Amino acid sequence: MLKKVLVANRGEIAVRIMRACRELGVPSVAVYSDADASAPHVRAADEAVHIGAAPSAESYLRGERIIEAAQRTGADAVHPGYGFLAEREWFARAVRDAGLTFVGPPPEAIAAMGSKTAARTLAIAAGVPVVPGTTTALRDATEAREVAERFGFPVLLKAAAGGGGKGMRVVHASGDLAAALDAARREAKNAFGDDAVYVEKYIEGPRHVEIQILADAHGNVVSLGERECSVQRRHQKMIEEAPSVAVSPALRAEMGATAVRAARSAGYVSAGTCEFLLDRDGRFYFLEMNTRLQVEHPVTELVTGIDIVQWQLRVAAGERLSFTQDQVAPHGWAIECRITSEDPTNGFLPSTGRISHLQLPSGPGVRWDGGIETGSTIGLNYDPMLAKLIVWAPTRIEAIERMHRALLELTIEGVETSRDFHLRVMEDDDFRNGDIDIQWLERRLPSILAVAPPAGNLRIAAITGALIADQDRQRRARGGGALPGVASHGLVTSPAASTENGAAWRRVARIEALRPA
Ligand code: MV4
Repeated sequence: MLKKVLVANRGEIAVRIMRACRELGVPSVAVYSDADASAPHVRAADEAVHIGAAPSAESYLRGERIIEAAQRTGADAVHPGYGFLAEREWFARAVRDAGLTFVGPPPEAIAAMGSKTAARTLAIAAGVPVVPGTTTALRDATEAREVAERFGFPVLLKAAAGGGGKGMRVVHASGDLAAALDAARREAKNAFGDDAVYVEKYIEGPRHVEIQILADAHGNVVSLGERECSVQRRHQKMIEEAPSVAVSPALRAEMGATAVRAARSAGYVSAGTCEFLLDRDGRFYFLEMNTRLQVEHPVTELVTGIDIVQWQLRVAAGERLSFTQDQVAPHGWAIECRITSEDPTNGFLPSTGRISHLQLPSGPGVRWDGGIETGSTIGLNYDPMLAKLIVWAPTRIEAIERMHRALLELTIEGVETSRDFHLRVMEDDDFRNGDIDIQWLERRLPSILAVAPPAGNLRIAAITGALIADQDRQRRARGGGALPGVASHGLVTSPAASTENGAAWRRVARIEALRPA
């Protein structure tokens, strides 16, 4: 096994990886910035190394400092988590060149999948279906017009260096091509320093379905089945589930075998994910491969019973996968909600502050992968994802009801979060019917946010507000100083928590009104 693993990340994923290390009996090393000196991931590790100032560019992106920290603490492996350095070919190479084990794919595989046009070429050679289109950059608008007319409008212009939707333009008619190509080029140049743009046929109303694979260094590659990731906003996934209502056992086997072929063609080792578009007619098209552990890996763990992070570590140590494809069978249903410090009622604006109160859900089938605690300060230096709430149940509808119940048990005070948004999605008829595609959330968002709280709760809110106002009046009559603050349960707490009567009133009213009967 590995001797000691440095986790080059923070937050929930660092904690998740350290848990896997603990279960394997492998000591872990945390790295942390000025902002994270007392963060949960630092205490979850056996030792910790300070690597710089709060901005990522001065800490979690400083590859050379992280490698130094590994060497100084005697770690023999580095797990990058997701984001930060996870898909930087140079970092995977630098870790290897330092004589350490990178807990992830070889740098060559990261490079092979990093360029979207190169990945398409590789996929085509491996017999993996891709969206009809080109595999080379467009020379000019004339060539773009020729190609588009061959495939038929609408088409999608995409950045070769892209991913995440940057440098993408849908074009519906020939007359719009030249301007769209200019815009896509400019955006690609700005985002990736590379203005190469290619064309694909635009697929309308598809689902985003991805296949998790696991590969060892002995040539064994298995598929762990699909995740449905269509519930997203501006390329940020909000809710993921496994399996997908749109995938039959036969389609699962076919998509799985396809993902395994794509992974093999890149010489892949470790955990990885092939992203597909699944169209309304059940045809699927390879988009790209994510050469890292993904945020949403837990839903696959819950339906397969396979600990993906533990296997990443075991495979990195040279172990063989102990199971074969025919031993992998999804069982039941898992759903994940990303709990972010964003305010859905305010355009998902990031919210900052101190977590003043945190009450976590538990009970049957509930998993919390978090990186926060009471007292955590949420700033703007890092991703707003605070934690993931994941549930498992025998069927999809039971998983939805269980998620709804678990969200009701969750209280986060001090910052705005996505909790109430998730409650509304769990109540939504389209979502409950599985009737979703990649545009569903953006179409549905206005009505989700407009849902009125149940009438009974408005009454509770009014009574609570009246009680607080009355308590405030009594306090003033006694000559008490500051007005009380209010805890999540609506009872008056410390006088320091809030100083404005109206604000406290409104806050209680809002909290109570959003708490369904
Ligand atoms: C597409 C597409 C429709 N047709 N390609 C978005 C990010 C990048 N990974 C690929 N993306 C898309 N490629 C064709 N030919 C629609 C999207 C897309 C999308 C894909 C997955 C998840 C969410 C999405 C949201 C908008 C557009």
